[in-house]
Amino acid sequence: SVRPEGNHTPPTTKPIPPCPEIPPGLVGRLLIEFASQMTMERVQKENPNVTEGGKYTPPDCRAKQKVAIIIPFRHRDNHLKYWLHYLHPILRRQKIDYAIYIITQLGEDTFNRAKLLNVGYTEALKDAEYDCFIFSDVDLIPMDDRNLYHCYDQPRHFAIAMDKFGFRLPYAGYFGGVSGLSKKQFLKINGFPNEYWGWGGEDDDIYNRITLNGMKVVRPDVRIGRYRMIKHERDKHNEPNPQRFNKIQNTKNTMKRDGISTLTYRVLQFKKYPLYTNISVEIGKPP
Ligand code: UDH
Repeated sequence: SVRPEGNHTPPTTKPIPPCPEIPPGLVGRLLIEFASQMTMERVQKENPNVTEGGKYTPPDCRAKQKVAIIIPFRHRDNHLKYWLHYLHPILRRQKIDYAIYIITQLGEDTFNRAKLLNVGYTEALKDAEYDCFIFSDVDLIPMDDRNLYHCYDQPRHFAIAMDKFGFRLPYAGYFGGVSGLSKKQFLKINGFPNEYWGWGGEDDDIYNRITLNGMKVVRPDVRIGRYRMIKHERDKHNEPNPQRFNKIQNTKNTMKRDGISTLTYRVLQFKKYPLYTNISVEIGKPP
């Protein structure tokens, strides 16, 4: 066949380059405070480039990973506004291709953080093809944008220097607050435990799963992994779990029969808001 030459319209879209290893627009240490009033309207105005469901793709480069950020949630609307206010601009500067998933536990039965995170992993993958999952508490704000929210060649612990612990790790095996695993790393440990009801222990169980499966936890520099926690009282229906000390002794046995492979729940709402996607679920109650 004969191809016309010379007079066709040139393509208007240039192929975009891969995102640089170190994003050029980072600012480093950030001022984080929770004194000013925050409204969802304000946060929406500040973030016009975030699309329906709380999604963002860098316009000028191709990110290597697609990241789902998963937040376990119930009755923390005020914290969520601050989290979105601070994190959307940080993630944008970091050139992350991401979406925010809020996993809301319905009803007033005992809270179960790790099970909600398993739900978040599963539901996010129904929405898009993610490579990387960052699990964050709603009340933790990074104080430095060099703490990059993507996945690494080992499971990552991000929140290593929280203000409430004097900007230090509380203990060597701490894995609480904010962590990140690739899809492959998450499946290798059979996801997270579903059977930790109430406060505590589930993060230690996850740490055990990681080391028992021959992986190790990697962390940022202590000067960079700093966090502010929004001060709050203990929530109702999330009392410390007295079984946690026993349970974390048994991860080796329990991880095979309790995890993403045995997760059950019921989604009652899947709703895309301008700055996040909310998934409201029934996850049952302690036996
Ligand atoms: N969460 C909720 N709702 C709840 C309980 C927990 O959304 O009712 C989520 C939220 O994302 C939170 C995370 O689970 O950030 C972890 O729970 P947490 O903040 O209660 O855990 P933390 O260790 O606090 O931060 C424990 C209580 C501290 C009481 C201190 C009183 N001065």
